[in-house]
Amino acid sequence: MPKSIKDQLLENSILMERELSNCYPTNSCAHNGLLEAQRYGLLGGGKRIRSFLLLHITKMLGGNVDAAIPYACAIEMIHASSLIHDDMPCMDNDDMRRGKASTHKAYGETLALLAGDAMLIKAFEVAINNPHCSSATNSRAVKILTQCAGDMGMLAGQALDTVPSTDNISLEDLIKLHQLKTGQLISASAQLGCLAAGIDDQDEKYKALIKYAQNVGLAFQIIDDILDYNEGKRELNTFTSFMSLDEATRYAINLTEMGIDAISSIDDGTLKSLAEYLIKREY
Ligand code: GRG
Repeated sequence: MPKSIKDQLLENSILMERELSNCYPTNSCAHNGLLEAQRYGLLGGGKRIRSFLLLHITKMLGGNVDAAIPYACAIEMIHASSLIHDDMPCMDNDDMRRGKASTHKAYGETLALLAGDAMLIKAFEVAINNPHCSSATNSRAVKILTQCAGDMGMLAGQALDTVPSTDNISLEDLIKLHQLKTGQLISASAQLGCLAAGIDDQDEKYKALIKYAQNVGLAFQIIDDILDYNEGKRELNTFTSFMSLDEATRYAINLTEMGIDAISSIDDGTLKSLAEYLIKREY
């Protein structure tokens, strides 16, 4: 019987926990507190869906998973560094993350800020030093990461998200914001999965996988807003402030279907199950 998507995600979490921990051996940092704060923010939690998507795509396209692992580590490190910063008092001011105290609550604001910075830099170091790919491929990987995470991608989305919560933005702007803030890193995961398998950006499969990642990424954010709403959060500039819960759910389902459609000729069923699992998730 094929493994359920839940079991596959669990297996990926175990693999990634080991690989990410190996990026931070003892004595790998000239400051013990900075090492501890980075390990705290990175390890022991998270669904690891970005790395799962990346590694699965490499395997699905016939590539060697070892070549994709450093890129998967880089993506999870960029994601975790953004969560550390996002939880800080100057941004969302969240005390809890992944079921435990957020990094700034556990280590203080200064170390949390530095831990996020250090982890972001280490992510690029891990990608550029991928021993299984050529230096040309590694530079291409870094270019994808800079475009998707930097001021043309996730960081621009986060900057758009700092509009005062009293200002209403249009639905169109909200979609743009989330395509940048959440969608771009998910798209980078798909692109790096292709790259590790030797598939270039002119290939139809590459284009289809980006389309899948963009649609599923936006659906993922809509569900995030619905989950927050159900926890009692009532914020402006969320999908639930623009539409009813039913409408938002239907919108997420439509996007998911479009994403699944885009990759139907190359999918072995896993990407479909992943997209369906993500819109049904409860956390
Ligand atoms: C330091 C790179 C860097 C960035 C700073 C704060 C910031 C700029 C960007 C924040 C971007 C952000 C918080 C996007 C939210 C994305 C999102 C939906 C997060 C939740 O993702 P999950 O559910 O989390 O995959 P887990 O815990 O499962 O990994």
